[in-house]
Amino acid sequence: MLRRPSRRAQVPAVALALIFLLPQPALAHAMLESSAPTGGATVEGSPSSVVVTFTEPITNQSTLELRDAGGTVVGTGGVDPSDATRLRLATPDLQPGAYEARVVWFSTDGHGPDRATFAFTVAPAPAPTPSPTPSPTVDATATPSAAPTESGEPSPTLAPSPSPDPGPGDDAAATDVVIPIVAAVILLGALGGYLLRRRSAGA
Ligand SMILES: [Cu+2]
Repeated sequence: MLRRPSRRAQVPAVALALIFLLPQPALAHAMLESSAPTGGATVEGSPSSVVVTFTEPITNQSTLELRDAGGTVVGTGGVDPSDATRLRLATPDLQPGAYEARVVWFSTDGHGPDRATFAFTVAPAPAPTPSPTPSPTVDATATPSAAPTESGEPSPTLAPSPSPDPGPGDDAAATDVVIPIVAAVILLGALGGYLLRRRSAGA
């Protein structure tokens, strides 16, 4: 025969049901969301850090560990002081090779430890790019700029213009006219005097 639950036991059951129905975002446990480098990635040159991002904040017990191909721990990290949803590890200068990150985290709702691993490869850093050489633009620009652009005709502004200033020319011309007239008058006067003297002498 089934025993009917007492009335006293029903009250805590209702209270528990109400607790679970209430929204409880703070109690969600953190899940690994992404990482940098991503799992399986090949990175050219040593990355400066390894970062793992979670969907929720994690506790300070959480750890991030980086191991080389031989299993030697080459770096450890913890919760990012500026972002509680991240684990951050400052890497030493990693030589080319395979690496494995081991993640252990505890959620603020009491979940944990949860664990995950991911691997990435460090490839040799690309050779430093040579400094860019100046492009030979001189050859392209020198030819057109050397072409003469002026015609052989002399510029009108350079032609010597006759000076409109009369200057002393008019005075000289007047003198040139007056002097012959005076000379002619003197000559005619002398000739007249001579003719008069001959007439009087002949009379
Ligand atoms: Cu949880």
